[in-house]
Amino acid sequence: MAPKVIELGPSHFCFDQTDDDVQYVAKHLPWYGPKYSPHDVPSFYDISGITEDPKAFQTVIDLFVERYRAAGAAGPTHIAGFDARGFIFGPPIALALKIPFVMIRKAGKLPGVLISSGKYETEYSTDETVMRLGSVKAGDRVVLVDDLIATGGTALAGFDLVDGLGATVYEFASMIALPFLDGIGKIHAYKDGRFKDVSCFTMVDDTSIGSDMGRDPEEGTPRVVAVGDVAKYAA
Ligand code: HSX
Repeated sequence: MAPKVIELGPSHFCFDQTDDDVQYVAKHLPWYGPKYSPHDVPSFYDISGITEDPKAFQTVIDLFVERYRAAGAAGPTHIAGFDARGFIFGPPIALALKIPFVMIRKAGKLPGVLISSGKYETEYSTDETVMRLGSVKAGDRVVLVDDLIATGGTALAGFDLVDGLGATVYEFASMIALPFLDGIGKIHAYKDGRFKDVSCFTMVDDTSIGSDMGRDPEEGTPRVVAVGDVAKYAA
């Protein structure tokens, strides 16, 4: 049975964090501190904890799929994933639901005629994303999928693109949110509340992930180990 859905805030939902499946997923979302992360952020969640554990990965996909399948004929018509980590979770969800997967790609990579989000700020970079003209259209109901929402900059680019193509965002969905950056609040406040009623679903509440999930190695371990030195540092 699907876990109960909890409301974390206005139009912001997650699963009941006491559910066994949800706890299993939460216990496969480790994080690293700034020294062992590609960016200077307090905790960088590492979804390889999920992708490298087939049970956790399958559970995540099944939970998302059940959620959208339960909506029946009124459910989503498309899954759109953000470059790059939305490309990991989006396709298996779309395949299970037998609906198209659409790429929201970083600029400079896609062929064809494109629409652009324009430049936007994220937690640690300035980006620009594009979608192919015609990849979604009026009447389509699109789930935007990413691994994580921080400032909401990336998500909002997706909202703008889908909206600009005439389709409707059915829901924004990610594994986790960084609540102190209030990305969800920003989505709901954007453009005088144009998307204020759009559901945002973040499967795991970050309060479910404690300091025990920190994975920084012993002091003195280099960030990058030379190929020839692997034996010295391998666990
Ligand atoms: C990370 O930044 C994630 O994979 C998301 O795509 C993005 C979230 O940051 P933000 O745009 O919400 O600040 O690379």
